[in-house]
Amino acid sequence: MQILFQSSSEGSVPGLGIIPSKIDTFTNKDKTVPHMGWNSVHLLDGQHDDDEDLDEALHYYFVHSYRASYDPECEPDAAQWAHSVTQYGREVFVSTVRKDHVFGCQFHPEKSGKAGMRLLDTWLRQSTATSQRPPPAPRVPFPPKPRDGFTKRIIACMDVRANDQGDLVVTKGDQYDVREKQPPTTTTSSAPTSSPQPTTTVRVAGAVRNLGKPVALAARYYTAGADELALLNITSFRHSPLRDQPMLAVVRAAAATVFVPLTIGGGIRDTVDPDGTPRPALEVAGAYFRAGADKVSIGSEAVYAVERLRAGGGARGDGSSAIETIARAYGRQAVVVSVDPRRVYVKDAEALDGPRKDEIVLGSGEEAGKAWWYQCTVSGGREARDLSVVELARGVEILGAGEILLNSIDRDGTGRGFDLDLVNLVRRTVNIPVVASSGAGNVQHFVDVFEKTGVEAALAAGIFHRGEVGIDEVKEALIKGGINARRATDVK
Ligand code: 1PR
Repeated sequence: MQILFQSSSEGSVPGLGIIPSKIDTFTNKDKTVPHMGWNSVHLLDGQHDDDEDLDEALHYYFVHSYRASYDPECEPDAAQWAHSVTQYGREVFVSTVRKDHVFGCQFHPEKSGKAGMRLLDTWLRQSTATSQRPPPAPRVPFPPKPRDGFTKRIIACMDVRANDQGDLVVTKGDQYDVREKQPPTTTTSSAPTSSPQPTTTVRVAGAVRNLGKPVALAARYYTAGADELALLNITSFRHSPLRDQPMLAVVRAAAATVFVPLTIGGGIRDTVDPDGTPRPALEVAGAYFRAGADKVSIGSEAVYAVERLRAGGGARGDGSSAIETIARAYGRQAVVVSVDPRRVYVKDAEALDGPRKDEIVLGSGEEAGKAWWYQCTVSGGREARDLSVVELARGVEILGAGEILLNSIDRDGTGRGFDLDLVNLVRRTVNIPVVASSGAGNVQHFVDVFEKTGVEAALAAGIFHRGEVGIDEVKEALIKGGINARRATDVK
């Protein structure tokens, strides 16, 4: 849609100039940027017709930092093109343009689940019909009265690795330990909703915990209404993902059936093939994007990049990190940084005087009397670094990350709820979206994390894999609690 305009502050190359207006950035004073997630559209007057293709009751997936503003008074000619508008924070921007046979949208219909599929289908079926239709009546621009329909996102996450037989499976750890601890058992359980067969699980102590096949689980979560899916290749630090063809095949197969955004993580870094060929992180990310990923998630490499940034003064990167190269080529909205912090307990008196005094959390309630900070780790929590989560979050925002996926090693797999202190700390530190992860054990935990931290999205793994809580149940609890959420069942 933006290419139809005259120009954009995103770059110096002119647009087609068909719509007489310019594209500019969102301001991030009252909201996080990019605008990343599901939002509603408001059809402008005179735009409703019998074969309506956009639905104000539904949500569509947006991901962008630049937008066309809607200003019928100052730009009446451009406003003639506006077909619908959307509100994000206090800003109202053009979400679709339409004139004669031209239709453009700011959101991604191909990632908007069934609502997007229906829209594409309508456009395709109308393409011949429109040519016989009389042109629509001239539009009378008017000040729109949209509402901010931006929803909180629920993300289902699959940690993927090869099991001891070499098959890629979805696994799940307790505080990052993914191996079975129980003595050998065999259980037959009723199947998760979309699977016709009961499942037989053989659990062998020491074996990698196997919770299912990634592609089948991805399809199940899409149908169940997940707003996004994440696939993390958790042992990719051991070898190059470009040689990891099974993971690329998983992404390709998942992207063929899942029409919501897919984030792929693990091993996004510069590597060298055994024959000595260098493989820059940008090439690794490119392979995942071509396979169907919408965002890549960078873990360990982001920690090293921020360490280098800080050693160089901290104001700006040298342009060589994976975050910078990928954001430059694909846009910052395609770059997620996955953080694996762990609590480090300290004596409060000494900590409150120390160099990280502003980051010290003083426990309350059950944790009264305790004090701690959050230390970053690499290689799936195996190695702690001299970098705090606040320092990392600040650094990756400077380098150009578009989102932070905030795990917690202490809470992972425990079902004790999200670490709200951690989430609040990071939410306050950056202006990019933050995804709270680790520890969800029931629907109330999702309500709590949104109500108490203002975070944009929440991610869970174990409770969804084990079928303890459905994604639809989470959405209903959010809506009941007055939190805006997307119901997949709204699309008939
Ligand atoms: O360092 O760029 O190669 O990326 C490796 C990626 O793999 C990182 O995103 C890192 O978080 C992830 N990872 C590495 N080891 C593990 C492990 O579990 N042993 N998984 C791991 C991280 C955390 C979440 C999990 C939530 C929710 N898993 O992905 O899904 O904690 O779980 P819950 O709802 O069951 O509590 P790189």
